[in-house]
Parts: sequence; structure tokens; C-alpha cells
Amino acid sequence: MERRKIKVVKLGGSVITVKDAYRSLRVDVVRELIGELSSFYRDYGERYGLVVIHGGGSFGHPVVKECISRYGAIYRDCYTATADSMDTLNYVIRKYAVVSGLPAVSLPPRSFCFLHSGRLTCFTKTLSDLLSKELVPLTYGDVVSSDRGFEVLSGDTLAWYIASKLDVDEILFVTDVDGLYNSDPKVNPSARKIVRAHVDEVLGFLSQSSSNVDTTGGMKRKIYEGKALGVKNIKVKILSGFIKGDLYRALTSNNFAGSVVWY
Ligand code: ATP
Ligand code: IP8
Repeated sequence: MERRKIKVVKLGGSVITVKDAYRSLRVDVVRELIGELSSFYRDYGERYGLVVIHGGGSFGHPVVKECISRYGAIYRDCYTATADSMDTLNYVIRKYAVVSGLPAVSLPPRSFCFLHSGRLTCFTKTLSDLLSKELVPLTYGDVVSSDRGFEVLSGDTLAWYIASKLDVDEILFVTDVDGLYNSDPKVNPSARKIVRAHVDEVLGFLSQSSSNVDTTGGMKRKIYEGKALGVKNIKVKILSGFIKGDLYRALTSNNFAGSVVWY
């Protein structure tokens, strides 16, 4: 049994890759973020378990988009191509993690999760077992089997699923924006940052917020899914992966440049 509270960190595809340049990794950003995770685990690993999830960015979304526009669904060849692309991204991230001393172990969701009528089921015993052995599960947005064939599972959905099943106290969404705003700051330059709020206070303006060009839903989903699952007593932190040291600060305090949303 895992005795520690768990922190789930989702490294967004928008920050670890250049989203509009096919399969381009931001190597310096990845190295910095993994370094901060590794420092956190060295300093606080006795008190907290850590699950790291990464998004698809320009390794996942363009492959899925191409499949959908060509065939209208994810067929077997698309499934293989997307899985291969995500495994390539995961391989690189894992290498940086292991080299920096983070005891990361890859868990492809397609090997422990299944979707049925849009409802997710994952065999979380694998995760909790690794956590109890003080390892750091490293998982990601992926393509998974479903009753309809194959479907995309967002890393955001997986983060919330894990939060609904294990003893998670915080989810940290690391993205290319420095917090949650009252509208998309990339579209509206006068958008206002929400520094601290309860989820119920932000749902109204988020319904008008853009869900981005991705195949999996953008900022809206990050906030809504926890509410839809009825997850309580959890803090969500939204922060930029481009501000040096902010991931470490957010993991260890509330004193960082992003937003905190309570559930
Ligand atoms: P991926 O899904 O590839 O892992 P990600 O998790 O890094 O990506 P997105 O899902 O693209 O990030 O969500 C971040 C984006 O959400 C930002 O780039 C921003 O433009 C957009 N966005 C939309 N509405 C808002 C909002 N109200 N506040 C902040 N960002 C918002
Ligand atoms: O970037 C999507 O995961 P996300 C994964 O976390 C694929 O939404 C395969 C596009």
C-alpha cells in the first residue's frame, strides 16, 4: 500500500514540443523540467509519490488529425503510427529522466486502460504498486482500445482518472501559458489571470473559452473533467513550463507564477 500523498504532473504537449512543427521536441525545456522534477523527488520523495504524464504535442496530435481527416476514425494503421510516435516521444523523455536520477518507469496507457462508451477504466494497481516501491510511473496521452475500435486518451483525462482512484493531493498542469485566464490569453491580450479560485467560480467563463485546435480539448478539459468526476479535496495548479524554477516552486509551495484551483 502506498503511504504517501501523490502529486500528478502533466507536462503539456504545448511546452515540451513545438506544436505546429511536426515531431519537434523542445530539448532545453524538457531537460529543465525533468531536472526540477528530479530535484523535487530527491528533496521530497519520502513524503510524496510522483506520477508524471506527458502530452502528445506535435508527436501525437498531427498523426491523429491526419487519420481522422483521411478515414474518419483511427484504423489499425493509424493506431500503430500514433502509438509509435508517442513511444518515440516517451523514450526521449524517459532517457532524460533516468539520466537525471529520477527513477521513472514507462507505462503506456494502451497496456492498462480501456474505453467503453467513452468511459475510461484503467488497471491502477500497476501504478500503485510502482509508487509503493518508490518508483515514478511515467505515462502519457495515447491511443487505447475501445468498444468502438481505437480512441485517443488525453493525458489530461488520465491525470483526472488517477486523481479519482489514488490518494492524489495535487495535479500540476505545465503548459505554454502562465496560468488560467478568464479567456484564452493567446486570443484575448487583455484576458485576466485567475490567481486563486474555487472550481465553481471559474466554470462560467470557461464555457466561453476556446478549446484549442487539438484533438483532445485544451484548457477547458483540464478544469472540467475533475468537476465531472466529482473529485474533491484536491488542488490543481496551472503553470508555465517556460519560467525556470516554477515547477519546483509549485510542487513545494503555493508561491509560483501560475494559478491554483480548488476542488
Ligand atoms: P497537450 O494537449 O498537447 O498536452 P497542453 O496540455 O500543453 O497540450 P493545451 O491543452 O493546448 O495544453 O492547453 C493550453 C492552451 O489552452 C494554451 O496554449 C491556451 O492558448 C489555451 N487556453 C484556452 N483557454 C484558456 C484560458 N482560459 N486560460 C489559459 N489558457 C487557455
Ligand atoms: O496531448 C493526446 O494527449 P494530450 C495524445 O495529453 C495523442 O491531450 C495520441 C494525441
